[in-house]
Amino acid sequence: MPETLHTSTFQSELDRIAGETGRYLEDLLDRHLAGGAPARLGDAMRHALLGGGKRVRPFLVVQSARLFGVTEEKALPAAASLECLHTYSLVHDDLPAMDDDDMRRGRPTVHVAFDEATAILVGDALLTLAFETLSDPSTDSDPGTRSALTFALAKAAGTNGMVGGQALDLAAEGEALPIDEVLRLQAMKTGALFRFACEAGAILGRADGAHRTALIRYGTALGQAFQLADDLLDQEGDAAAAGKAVAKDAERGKATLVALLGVETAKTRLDEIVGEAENALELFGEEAGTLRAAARFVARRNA
Ligand code: GRG
Repeated sequence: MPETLHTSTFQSELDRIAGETGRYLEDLLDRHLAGGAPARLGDAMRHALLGGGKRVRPFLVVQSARLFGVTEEKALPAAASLECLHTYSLVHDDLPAMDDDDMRRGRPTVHVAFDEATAILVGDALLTLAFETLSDPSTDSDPGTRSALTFALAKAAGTNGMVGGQALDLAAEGEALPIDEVLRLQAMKTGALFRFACEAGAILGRADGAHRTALIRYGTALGQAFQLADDLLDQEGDAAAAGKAVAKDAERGKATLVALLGVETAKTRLDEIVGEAENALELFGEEAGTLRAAARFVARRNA
């Protein structure tokens, strides 16, 4: 891939991998639910998992793995596993006890389309399916690689990662957090899964320490950029384009960098973070053109 990837070329690559991921997830759910799952639970899982979404995290797994010559086919199980886990977090985040959202990905949230108990179970089932998929021998023939992937995802998703970040976020509502606390919270809540996405590519590719660290640095910066862009979208965005409610952060007294820095400074900081993400990829040269474009895309997105 060339160093300066055209936006439309990048978008079509993102769309293509989103399509591949969607087909993989559909097939995964078909096989999984054929085991005798209750029909209503299965329908709600399909509603959550197959109803759109940008599939950015699977894209990052596939593209990071590609840097080490891992084919898309070999990267898709780990990519799909991460999307299952991400989707569980959205379903639970939308519940009345958390963010209380009615719309997600342009459709009614799971607890609205079904009911709250079903939404909790859908989250539980998708979280479990993520680890079932990652630890399945068909994901990678090497048990050590499967174990490393499973360990890394557990750490990213759990108490010291996404779940802990969500707990900090809920506790901080209405509080004036300092910038470093907001950054720590966001690195856990949103950043941990982005870091995992990129690290997963390195694990699948049997990367050496330097290459794995470079991808972790890239994933960390990308997660920051994604979150900051999300906060800007919440402040300035359009609910129809986003497929969910906007202007919710201020309403709920949420600690965001945009609230602390102001819109213009936040935009400048976003450009700097994109630069940090691009710099982290130096070791990979031109081969990492698509990941560089991903950093710019994440910062410019409108949904
Ligand atoms: C419930 C344990 C638990 C965690 C929830 C992900 C999360 C933690 C909360 C979502 C709140 C939020 C809006 C975070 C900002 C960044 C983010 C994760 C946005 C949603 O991800 P996208 O934009 O969604 O990749 P799609 O629908 O495209 O997959």
